[in-house]
Amino acid sequence: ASASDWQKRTVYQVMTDRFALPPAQDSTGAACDTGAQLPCGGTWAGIENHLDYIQAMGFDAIWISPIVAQLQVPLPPPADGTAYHGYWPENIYALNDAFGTEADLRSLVSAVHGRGMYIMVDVVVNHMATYNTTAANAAPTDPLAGISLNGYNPFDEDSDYHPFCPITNYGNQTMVEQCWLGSAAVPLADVNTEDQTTVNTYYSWIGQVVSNYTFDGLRIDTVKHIRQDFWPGFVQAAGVFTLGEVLDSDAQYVGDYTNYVDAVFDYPGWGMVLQAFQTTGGSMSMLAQSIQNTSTYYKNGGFSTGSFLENHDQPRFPSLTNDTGLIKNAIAWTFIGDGLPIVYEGQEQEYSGGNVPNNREAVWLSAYQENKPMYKHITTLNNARKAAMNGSSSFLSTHMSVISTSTHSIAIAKAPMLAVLTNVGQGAQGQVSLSVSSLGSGYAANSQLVDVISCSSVKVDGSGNLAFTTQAGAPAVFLPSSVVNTKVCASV
Ligand code: ABC
Ligand code: CA
Repeated sequence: ASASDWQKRTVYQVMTDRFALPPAQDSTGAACDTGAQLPCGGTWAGIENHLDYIQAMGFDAIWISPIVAQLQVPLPPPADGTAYHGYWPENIYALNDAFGTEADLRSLVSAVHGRGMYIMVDVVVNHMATYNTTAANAAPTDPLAGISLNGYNPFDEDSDYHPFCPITNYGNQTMVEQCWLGSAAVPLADVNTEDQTTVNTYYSWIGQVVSNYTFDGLRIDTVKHIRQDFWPGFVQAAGVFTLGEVLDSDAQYVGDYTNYVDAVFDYPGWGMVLQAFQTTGGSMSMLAQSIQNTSTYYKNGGFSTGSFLENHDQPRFPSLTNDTGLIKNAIAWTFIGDGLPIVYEGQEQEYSGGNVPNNREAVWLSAYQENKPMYKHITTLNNARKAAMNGSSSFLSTHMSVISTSTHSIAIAKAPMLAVLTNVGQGAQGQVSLSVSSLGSGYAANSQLVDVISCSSVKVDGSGNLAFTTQAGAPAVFLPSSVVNTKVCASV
C-alpha cells in the first residue's frame, strides 16, 4: 500500500509482547510486571484473537513490533532488561519465536487483510544487539572484544560494524550515524551502512520481508542513525509506505527526513501538544506553531507525518495529568489534522505508566473493556474522521488551518471538520462558552453543524460566527449535519 492509501487510515500501535496472550491462555490471564522488563507472553496469535477490539474502536490498520529473532541475555537481566520489545535483532532471517510461529504470523496477516485492514511491521536496520560480558558493569570499552558474533545472521564479523564509539553528543550528526546506541551491557552494534555490500543486503532483505508476508507498510526504527541517502533505496526496495522514527524536537531537522522516507512521526509536534495540554496553563499557540512548522519543513506538510500522543518510548499522557478534559483534547489533536493518526495500545484504557519501561503495561490486564471513556472517545474520533472523508472528497487533500486562537482554545479547520480544542480542563465551571468568528468558506452562515463529541447541534449564525458551550473541558469536533451518520451520533 502507498502513502496515499495509508492516508485514509488510522493506526493502532500494538506492542506484541504486551497486547494479547495466545488464545489458550487468554481466559486465565497472566501477571505482567512492567518494571521487570521480562517477556509477558503476548503473541501474534493473541493479536489475531483480539482484532475485534481494535476494529470496533474504528481502526483499520495496526502496527506490530519487530518480528525478527532477538538477542538473549542471561537472567536476571542487565539494567536495560531483555529483548521483550523486539528492538534487539540478532538474526534478521529468523522470526522471533517468542511471538509465535511463521504460520501464526501468516495467519495474523491474512486475518488483518480479511477485515480490510492494513498491517505495518516495525523494522530495525541500524544495529544488531550484543551482550557485553566484559563491560557489563564497567565503563564501555570495545564491546566487540567481549562478545561473540556466533549465530548472528548476517553481520557475524567485527568488520560488518562501525568501530565502537558510544553516542555521546546528539549534536554531532556523524557520531549519531556511525557510533553506537545502547548501554555498556547491551551495546547496539552499529552496522556499517557505509558499505555497499551491507546496504544491498538490507535492500534485498526488506524486499523479501514485505513480499513474503505481504505487509502493507513499515515503521522504520532509528532513521536519523543512518545517513540520509541510505533511505531512498531502502524505501524503493520495500515498495510500500514507510513511516520513520526521527526522535528529535527540531522540526527542520525532522522534516528534512521526509525527503528520504514517505513520512515521519511528528515528534516536534508531539512536544508542542504536551506543552499545550499538560496543564490548564499550557500554551495553545504552540499548536498553531506546530501546524506552521509542518507546512514549512515537511515535504507534503502535515501529510507526511504520523500524529501521535503516546508510544512505547515516552511516558503516557495520563502520567503527566489526570485531567480528563485535557486528556480528551490531547487525544483529539491526533485525529483532527493532516497526519496519519496513531494510537498506542492502552491509551483507550487510560493507562498511566511513566517512563520506559513503565509505559508498557499489558493490555490484557484491562480485560479489553470497550465501555471505557477513552475507548469511546477514540471510537467517536475515528468515526468522525471516516464521516468527514466519506462526506467530502476533498477532506484528505485539504490542509488543516488555524481559524482562531485564544488563551485557552484553538479552532482548527480541515473542511468539513472543524475542531475547537481547549485546555480549560475538566474543572472549568460546568459549561464553558466558546465562540469562533469568521469561519470562512466551508461553514456557511446559518449552516447546521453537529459537535460529534457531545452529539449536539449548533448553528452558524448569520454572520458566520459560531457560539457553543462545552462541558467538563471537552473538545468540540464539528461536522456539517449532512455528513453525520448514526454511527457517529446515534441521534441528532
Ligand atoms: C533500554 C531501557 C531504557 C534504558 C536504555 C539504555 O535501555 O528500556 O530504560 O534507558 C529499545 C527498547 C528500549 C531500550 C533500547 C536500548 O532499545 O525499546 O527499551 O532501552 O536498548 C528507537 C525505538 C526504541 C528502541 C530503539 C532501539 C530505538 O523506538 O523503542 O529501544 O532499537 C534514541 C534514538 C531513537 C531510539 C531511542 C530509544 O534512542 O534516536 O531512535 N528509539 C535524545 C536523542 C534521541 C534519543 C533520545 C534517547 O535522546 O536526540 O536521538 O533517541 O532518549 C527531546 C530532544 C530529543 C531528545 C529527547 C530526550 O528530548 O529534542 O533530541 O532525544 O526534547
Ligand atoms: Ca548507524
